[in-house]
Amino acid sequence: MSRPIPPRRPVVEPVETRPRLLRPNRQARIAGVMAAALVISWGAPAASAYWQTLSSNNGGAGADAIVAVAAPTASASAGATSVSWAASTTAAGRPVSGYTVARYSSVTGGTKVAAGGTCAGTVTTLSCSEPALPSGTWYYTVTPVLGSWAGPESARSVGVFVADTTKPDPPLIIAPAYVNSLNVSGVPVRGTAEPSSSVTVTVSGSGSLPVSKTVAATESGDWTTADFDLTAFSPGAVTYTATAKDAAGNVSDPRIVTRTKDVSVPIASTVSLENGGTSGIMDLGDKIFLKFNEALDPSTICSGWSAAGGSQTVNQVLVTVGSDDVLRLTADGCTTMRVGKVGLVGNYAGTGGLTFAGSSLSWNVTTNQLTITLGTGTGSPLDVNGNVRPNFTPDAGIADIAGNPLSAAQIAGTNSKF
Ligand SMILES: [Ca+2]
Ligand SMILES: [Ca+2]
Ligand SMILES: [Ca+2]
Repeated sequence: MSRPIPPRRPVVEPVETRPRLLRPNRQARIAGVMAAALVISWGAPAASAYWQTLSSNNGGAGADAIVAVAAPTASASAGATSVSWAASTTAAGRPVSGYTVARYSSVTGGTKVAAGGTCAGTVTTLSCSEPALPSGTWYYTVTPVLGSWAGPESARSVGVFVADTTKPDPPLIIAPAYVNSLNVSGVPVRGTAEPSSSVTVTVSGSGSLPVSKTVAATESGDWTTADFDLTAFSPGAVTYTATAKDAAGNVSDPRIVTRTKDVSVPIASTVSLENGGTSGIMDLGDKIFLKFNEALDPSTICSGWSAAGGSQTVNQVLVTVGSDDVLRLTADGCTTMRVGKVGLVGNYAGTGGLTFAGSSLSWNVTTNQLTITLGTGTGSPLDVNGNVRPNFTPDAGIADIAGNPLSAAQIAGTNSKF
């Protein structure tokens, strides 16, 4: 269709943009044209857009249309696509003002996605490229436009395959803060990573060759390895290194976390007595020292104490000594209190027993020592008049910082007296 342009001042413009009053015969003509007008919009039907060529004399109008472009040529390289196409004109031979480029993830149907890169918006040349595409196979179309009017969308290009060249993020690792005597033969390690990626975890440290396990992350990105047996590693730093590999083989940077192995079980090393009042009898100010060979977790002694709080004290401790001359503690300030029992091995309490309200219990983080300081006593203390050799049997449930349970074996103390 090749129609000559009317000779007298042709006006080419969208009919819809002419709201002003027109002569009746001209209004009717325009209304007929509006029905075929199509404004550019994604998802519009692939039909020609039309506009009216208006002349100043009545009846001088003629229709024109944008001609479709043939399916574009598309190719991919290094994650980017190049798209090119033949020029379009109107049926009357006028040049179009540009092209919009889109892609689909399927040969037919699917969702239309506006192309990016130099293919974004209205392209005024006959080629463009789109970098950093999502992986997959993409099918391109080109739609010629003239001003605010769109022509028909072209057929789709052949599919171009874009490989995944993006490496996953480093996985997150969740591992126990310590490898201790309770978990050393089965340390649980888990975390999150790119969904459906393959996660490799390697544990390294001194004393053993590295140990690796590979597991698949779920569709939601969670992963859990079988437990690691880290018995062969030496105490000290243990390093977990995890990488994720996607389906295209891209490997993430490593995530590295370091933990500490401590499997040595703490023990009570000494128990001793010290006079703070009248020598020979149990009374106000006397002390009992319980020393340990390494730092304990204070919160396992008094539930009100902080695990990382260093030296701490609880007052309002009630010390009782039965007629068996075994000393025990209870404390209002500790919902759960664990110390143990001190055998005095001396007849301090006679047959009536003694109680010391307002006693205190302190943890010294520097000396790894518990100190019991007696409050005001009630009862009838006897004068032992010489040294005794007390013993100490710890309560169960006290642990070191790494979580290793304190040995509950009774220890013999040093010669000392109240
Ligand atoms: Ca990837
Ligand atoms: Ca330890
Ligand atoms: Ca005393």
